[in-house]
Amino acid sequence: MSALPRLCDAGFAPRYDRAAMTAGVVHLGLGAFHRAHQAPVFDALAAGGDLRWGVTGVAMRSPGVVAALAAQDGLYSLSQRGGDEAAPRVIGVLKALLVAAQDPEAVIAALADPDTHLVTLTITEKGYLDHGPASAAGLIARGLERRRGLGLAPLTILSCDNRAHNGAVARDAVLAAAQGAGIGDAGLRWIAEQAAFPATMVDRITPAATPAMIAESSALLGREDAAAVWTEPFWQWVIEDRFAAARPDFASAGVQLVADVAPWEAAKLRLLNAAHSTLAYHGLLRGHRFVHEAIADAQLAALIEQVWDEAAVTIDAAVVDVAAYRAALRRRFANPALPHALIQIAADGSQKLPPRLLATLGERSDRGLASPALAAAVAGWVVALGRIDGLADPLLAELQPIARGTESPSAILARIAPDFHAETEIDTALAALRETA
Ligand code: CS2
Repeated sequence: MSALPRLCDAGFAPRYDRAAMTAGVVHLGLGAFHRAHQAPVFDALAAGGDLRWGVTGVAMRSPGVVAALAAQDGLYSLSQRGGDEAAPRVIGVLKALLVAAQDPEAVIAALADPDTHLVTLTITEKGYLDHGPASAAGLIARGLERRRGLGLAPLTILSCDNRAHNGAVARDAVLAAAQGAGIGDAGLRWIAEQAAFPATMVDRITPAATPAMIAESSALLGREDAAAVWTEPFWQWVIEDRFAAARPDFASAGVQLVADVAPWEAAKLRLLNAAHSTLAYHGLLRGHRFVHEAIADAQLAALIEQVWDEAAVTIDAAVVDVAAYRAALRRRFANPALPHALIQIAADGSQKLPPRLLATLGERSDRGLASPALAAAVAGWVVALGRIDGLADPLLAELQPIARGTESPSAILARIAPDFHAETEIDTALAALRETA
């Protein structure tokens, strides 16, 4: 089969002038999520005639995705699965492709390009822990410092990762990296005062692409697409309305611009992501492989409803209709057309649990409320650490003793969620789960 650029011959090509498009965006973290979530927005803007928002796509480490996309001239197809199926849509916004670990200077140059106005980040929760010169934060710090030296406008940095207060987290990481890189006071002040780090809430369930997905998309296209992505029909992006300089007409592409993202962020993390993590650990322990299988297990479905009942009281009902949100999640999780592997969601629990489960537990315990379902969810993580092979985590070495059951998880919970103080509830849930699971 011929590769994707030939789609132009077949009439699938994006209907805008890719050659005339400039790269107004540098995106760090070129995984499936970016290709399913932010890239279609820039694609819609280009289709609407604004060609300033092409993307320089940067993979932090892995050259594989960049090689696959480069062989296709940056084109790839995005397929919506479940509900309103549509033909794969070819996205053409990736103008340039880089691997940060191989060519950090090229990334800094892209960040310091006069055409660049926005940086979007999907570097996962743990991506903000690293403040070294080659990290995302390090590259952004050096890019901003170069812009200042060149007399260019600052940038808006949009974190699109599932961290609480992701804008502030990104800002802290960039400032720490700038300090580590020896950037002086004037440069630090310029970053702190001129660059913008709005909070954002991103949502679209997008599993890592599998060979089967790639084969099926390629067959539908009649052309090989080694970078094909499958995603769900649902899509949401809420951005705090605070930009440093030029910005696209995001609202025209369906993005919600709001004064305060916090209520959206809480609903997303504490309802969707909390349920995902609960299903991942308990589902794997009960022998399931995919989200749609786990949610069809009556025992797990009941646990998820209890997790949602417990989380609901911490969500601002004036902004988010929790009942409607829950109803939508039940449908989205049950989607059989989009196999979403539990083992992928189960990765990096030490980074994911604090905003998804531990913050809610802490808030409830402050109000004198017990949280048996949330505690059971956390206990699922601890038991899964000991029983499920292949769970990735940046703190894996420290987690070994609790995985083996030789240590209570209290110390690690206190470390990953300093405000957390519901250890007794976790110990009780853990003892109960160890007896039954
Ligand atoms: C998932 C998320 O992998 C995970 O941890 O919970 O990636 C989830 O699919 C997205 O946040 C949905 O928007």
